[in-house]
Amino acid sequence: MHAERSPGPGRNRDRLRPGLYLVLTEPRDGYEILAELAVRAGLPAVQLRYKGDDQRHHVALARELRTITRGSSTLFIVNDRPDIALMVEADGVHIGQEDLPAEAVRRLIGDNMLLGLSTHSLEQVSAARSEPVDYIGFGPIYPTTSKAKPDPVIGPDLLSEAGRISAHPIVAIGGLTLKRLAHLDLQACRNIAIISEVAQAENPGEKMSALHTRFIEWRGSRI
Ligand code: TZP
Ligand code: MG
Repeated sequence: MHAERSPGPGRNRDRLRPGLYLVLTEPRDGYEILAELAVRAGLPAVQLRYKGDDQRHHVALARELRTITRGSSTLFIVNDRPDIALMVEADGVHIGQEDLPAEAVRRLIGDNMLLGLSTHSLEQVSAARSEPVDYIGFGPIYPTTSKAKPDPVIGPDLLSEAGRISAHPIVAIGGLTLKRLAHLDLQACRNIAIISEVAQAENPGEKMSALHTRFIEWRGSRI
């Protein structure tokens, strides 16, 4: 058995406000436009989730999104890459189960940056209790087409149980839509993370505002 590790610096715990956490993976209208709309909508966070091979393009995108979000109420999180997050002074990093271990990433980024970890089962939610992270992703709640090799669908029912056992705020993810919000235990999560419902919308700005405000209203949280 491992000795219980420190549960992560408490100072970041409330920096991620409730609401829509927008994840950007090759959005039709471009990363910059979507990030600008996210800032205008007052979203709590926008994540750069670039899965291409062009490292220089990756860094350039990160720099642009940092510039767009700097000084706003929208946190800027970089997926997968603590090095790029540090390089551009992002607000946080998001890692998956197969990325560098959370403890190693925490050591790299220090205590002032947010660290998020994806989980895909109740076992992983439990295991994350002792990780030095500030929030966990939990999903896919519904089938998703945005991930190359998605983990098995969890279904909306287990979100409540995840909320009970997690030591960290939960960001629900995977196939979430405005309609499906009605089937989620919104008290069990602090955020919903969405890619396609926003990126493929006819009017992404309106769609992100609708998702964000509906979530806040239904959950009964303050913006
Ligand atoms: N992790 C679990 S599901 C998912 C990720 C990154 C993709 C979510 O995208 P969408 O389009 O909102 O289903
Ligand atoms: Mg990853």
